[in-house]
Amino acid sequence: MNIIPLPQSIKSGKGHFYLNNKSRIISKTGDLEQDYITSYLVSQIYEYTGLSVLISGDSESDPSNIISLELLDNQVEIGNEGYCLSIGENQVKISAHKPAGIFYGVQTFIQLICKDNGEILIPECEIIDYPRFQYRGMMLDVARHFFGVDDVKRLIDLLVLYKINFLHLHLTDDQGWRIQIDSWPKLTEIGGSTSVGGGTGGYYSKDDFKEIVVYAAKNFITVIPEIDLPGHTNAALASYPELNKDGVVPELYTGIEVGFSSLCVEKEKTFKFIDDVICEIAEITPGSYIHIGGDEAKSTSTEDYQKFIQYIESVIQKYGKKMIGWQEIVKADSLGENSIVQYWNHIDEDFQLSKDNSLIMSPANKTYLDMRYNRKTKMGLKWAGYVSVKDAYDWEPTDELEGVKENQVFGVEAPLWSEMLHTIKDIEFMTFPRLIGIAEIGWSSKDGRNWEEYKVRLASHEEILTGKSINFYKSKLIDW
Ligand code: TNX
Repeated sequence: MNIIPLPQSIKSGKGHFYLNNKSRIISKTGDLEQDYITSYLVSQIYEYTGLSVLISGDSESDPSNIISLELLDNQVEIGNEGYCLSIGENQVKISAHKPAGIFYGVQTFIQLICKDNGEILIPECEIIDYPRFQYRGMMLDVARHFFGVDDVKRLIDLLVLYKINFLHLHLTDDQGWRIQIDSWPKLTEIGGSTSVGGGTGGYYSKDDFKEIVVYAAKNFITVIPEIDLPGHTNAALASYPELNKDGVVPELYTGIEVGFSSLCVEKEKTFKFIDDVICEIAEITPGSYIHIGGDEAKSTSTEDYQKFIQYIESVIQKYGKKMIGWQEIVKADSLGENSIVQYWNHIDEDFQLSKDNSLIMSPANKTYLDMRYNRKTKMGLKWAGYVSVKDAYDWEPTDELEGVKENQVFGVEAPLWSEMLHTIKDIEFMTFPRLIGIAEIGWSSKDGRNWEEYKVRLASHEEILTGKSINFYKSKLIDW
């Protein structure tokens, strides 16, 4: 069986469930989440097989040829995202504690559909499955180049296939401010007007952003907005003279250097700015987390940086959220223990792990999707080295930093920076198939993972990737 991410336990049988035009899905209706999952399953079956299966409320009349979706109280310990999938000759049953689990059971079920001599069949098996880590994320940089709502929705459609549950949006940087802030309208008017290389830029209105959040949530993905502070702020500084030390505005920036900009920490106005921005972002973010960047603040003094991170953490908490920051935030002396640190750089020797904070693991030389696959890849950067499909798969989050324990790791994330990307096809090319490997690291148990075996499973996903018209990189390491 070629399921990715690999489930926690699989028992295979000998028979098959045959899917045909008489197959019915049995699911409680009237519940919004469950109705969505049911219609999702119907549409995916149609897309993969051309079959239109029926939906029905009960299984009383004829309990054969049915796929039942059930929320149960008395499940084995599978948590909020786990599920049980049982495929027998007469019935398929997907059950879970929570709708998210049913949705993931549906994803696994779809991967098991085979076509053989005009028949559509699914092998008999019993699967019990749940994730290793709570956080399995991808980041999209919409600041260096802007990607509209439809592109983000397309990406969400693809992320769910591999049980990714967080989408981190890097909304602001030197080259662009991409989210409407009512109290500071020039951020998008001026700061959103260009991008790397000097394009026209763009930004999300609050309604656009809400549309993304709602679409993601329907698909069991939490959106994490990032406002990168106090560095990476040229777009904001170019929009408002009063944020600059001497009141002189810098030019809009369309290059790809990092580390030259900083908010002016001594100014009262800066604190007002932060409070206003975080307040408005918190209002449109139902999820628990706001990412404040904090990376590469090379133009902020250490003293100012520490003061700033302490302040912003208090603002995030005031608005009822938890703070996530890139690994540099550990330099702030008294980081609260609820704040989460995102590790990214294997080279930074200054990095001292704090024992109290949870970690999101994004080592650049394994998870940065903007790195080239190898020396022949034309797109992307290479400062962290080439990242092959094998490099992205063959690593273990608890081995990246000395002293990290399993329970300190909140999860893994693959960031995609967009200096070199222009279109959704570019996004797909850099993301697939590397993200699939990282998704497995986030979900599956450490012991079950093995590159030689994984690459065979990955090869069999070609049909899914082509079926979804994904512009994926056909790595020569895989025998497609
Ligand atoms: C480092 S990783 C950055 C980004 C760049 C990226 C390019 C991190 C927190 N900052 O500003 O876009 O490298 O790979």
